[in-house]
Amino acid sequence: MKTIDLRSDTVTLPTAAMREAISNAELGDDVFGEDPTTIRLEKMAAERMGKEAAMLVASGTMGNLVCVLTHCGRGDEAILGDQSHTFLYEAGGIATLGGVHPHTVANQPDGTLRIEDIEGAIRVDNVHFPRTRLICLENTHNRCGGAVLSPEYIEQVAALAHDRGLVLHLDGARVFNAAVALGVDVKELVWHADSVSFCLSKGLSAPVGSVVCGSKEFAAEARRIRKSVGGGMRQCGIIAAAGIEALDNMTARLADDHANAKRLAEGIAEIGGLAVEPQRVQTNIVFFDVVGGAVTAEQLVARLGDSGVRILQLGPARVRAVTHYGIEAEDIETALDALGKAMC
Ligand code: TLP
Repeated sequence: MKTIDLRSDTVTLPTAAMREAISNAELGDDVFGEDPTTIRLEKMAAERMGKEAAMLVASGTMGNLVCVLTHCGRGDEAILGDQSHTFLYEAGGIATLGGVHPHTVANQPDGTLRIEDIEGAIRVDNVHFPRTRLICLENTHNRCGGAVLSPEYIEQVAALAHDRGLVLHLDGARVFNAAVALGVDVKELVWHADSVSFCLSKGLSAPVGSVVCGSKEFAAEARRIRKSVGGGMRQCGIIAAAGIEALDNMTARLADDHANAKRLAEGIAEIGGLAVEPQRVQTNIVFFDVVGGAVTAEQLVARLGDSGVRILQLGPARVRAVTHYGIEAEDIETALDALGKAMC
């Protein structure tokens, strides 16, 4: 029986082409700047994002950490969403390792931060306050159900940031999902941001790695910060080779994941005891609630697990299913069947 693992798109395994690219990768010592495959990935990533420079990092968490620490010094403040991955799920790294003070603003259900809330969070120059230095956005927004931020909204936040002498960082872990959902070139989503971090190891299916992009000056400083957090990697062309394959061949197919997520949400809406808003599913993430009290979220996750379908519990009644490479349309029907039975 095939396990239908919908816990996350991080569970994706490398494609056959990636495995081949990994085994044939030309390698060198990247801390000496001599790994040709890593250099090739970084050039390619910078070009795709429309930025001057890029740098491979070990993970999305490291990407955000390195970007925040590059922009901010100790005692500086970063404005970010109260549902953002950086605030909730990155072990407080910006504070513990960088001394950066997180100032949260409520995420709206569509993943945005209200412009007036951001304005209200920017500090005036006063000895009592930390210095506001950075605004962070997340696109797509994980906790907001894979919600997509529009190029217009990002431009508006960037204009506010730049007007007030601040910088904008974009956690674009799933920015290619956003670009595919909107039918725009990914450049349009990152154009106005001073830095962006995107993941190779989620929907793009590479086994490891994320890339941070920005200006040449940004990337040079980010390289020093990456070293300081232990992220100077040696023959990382092994990782980059799969990343090149991911950028070349794995972005357009994200549309299939979005269609599967939509179908999953529509099917869930038909099952008693489950509450979902299919119209809010824009990309590959489906959040839904177990309601009514007949079955708990824990029971649902356990029963599904027994029938080979895995989902993630992310709140007392809240669960998440994520579609990705390796999950086919018929797997969604199997999962819906299992969900229906688990709720009886
Ligand atoms: N998200 C993971 C978990 O950590 C929750 C997931 O399964 O969705 N930014 C965003 C928006 C993310 O969703 C994630 C991972 C990261 C950053 C961190 O990436 P990694 O896991 O590579 O450190």
